[in-house]
Amino acid sequence: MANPWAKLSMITLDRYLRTGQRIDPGLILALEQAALAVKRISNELAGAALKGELGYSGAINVQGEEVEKLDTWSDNVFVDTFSGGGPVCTLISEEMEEPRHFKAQCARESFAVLYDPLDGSSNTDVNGALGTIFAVRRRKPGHGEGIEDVLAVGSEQIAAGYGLYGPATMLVWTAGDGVNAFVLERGIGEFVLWREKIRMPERGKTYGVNQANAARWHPGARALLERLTGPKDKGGGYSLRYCGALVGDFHRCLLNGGIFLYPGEVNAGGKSTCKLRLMYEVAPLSMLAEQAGGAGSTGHGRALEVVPGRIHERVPVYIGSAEEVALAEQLKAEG
Ligand code: FDP
Repeated sequence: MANPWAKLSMITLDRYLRTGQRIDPGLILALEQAALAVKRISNELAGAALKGELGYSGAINVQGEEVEKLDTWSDNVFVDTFSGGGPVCTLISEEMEEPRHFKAQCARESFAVLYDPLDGSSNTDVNGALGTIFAVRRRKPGHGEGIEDVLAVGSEQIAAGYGLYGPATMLVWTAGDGVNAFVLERGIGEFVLWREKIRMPERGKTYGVNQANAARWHPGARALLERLTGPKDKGGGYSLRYCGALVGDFHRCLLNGGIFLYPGEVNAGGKSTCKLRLMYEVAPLSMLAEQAGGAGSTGHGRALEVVPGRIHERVPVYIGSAEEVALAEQLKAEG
């Protein structure tokens, strides 16, 4: 018989972080602030259509992309949530040309939060899946306003996570000791523990990719596609699943296994270009993948070992179950 008192043992994010977890108190605060930003964005997204908040703002961001009104709104929510006190001294986001510093919060022990406030924002107008991705890095003492200490390999991240705005809002995060998922219980406005120490299956049955770009990929990436879509007895038989929001596609891999890829594209001059950003998309999700037993690669090697040259650096990505990611590397997906 189902336990009629099961609800009484609901474990909220606050309780989870503050009891039995060996997490630095400053980092706990930073994670709670990220969770609050995700709740605020979730709430706004739910009413956005009726409030006339969908569509483009008319601005072009530092990446040269058209900005949705909700991109700007969500970015402002992060700035508002992390300002006014707390351990986070620096914010770096997809929507910002330059990092944002809160001087008063740059004590000896401080953090940088790198984030994509509204991932997959082209889904906003069609009520599709959306996400928020974030990573936390420790700032070096005496760093000032420069960000040289933050431009380091992803393995220096101390926490990473995402909010997924689907039928339910979820917060999935790691502080380096496994991956935990919480569901937003709207009635009480709290994230409640759903799964702890999630393990990604070693192999899955689906791949996620914008296949329309295949003609411009490196031959190795096309070989990977051929393998995945080839006969089952030759290691293929995969189904395609692509929702157009990285967080949604990654979440499927986390729970069910499989691979998400966004390969580099070779232009007419033979130069390779990429779409996804290392510091606030690929590196945080790669930390989550590894913490769950999966992998994140640029096709050449571990994504968490790439040293970024700049905050908006882009890289190719192959992320998900360990077996499929190893296959991408073996087939030399990026040449
Ligand atoms: P979007 O441009 O809608 O913000 O972050 C970029 C991203 O979405 C990812 O969320 C998504 O996986 C990918 O780009 C989709 O790109 P394509 O439209 O080229 O498929």
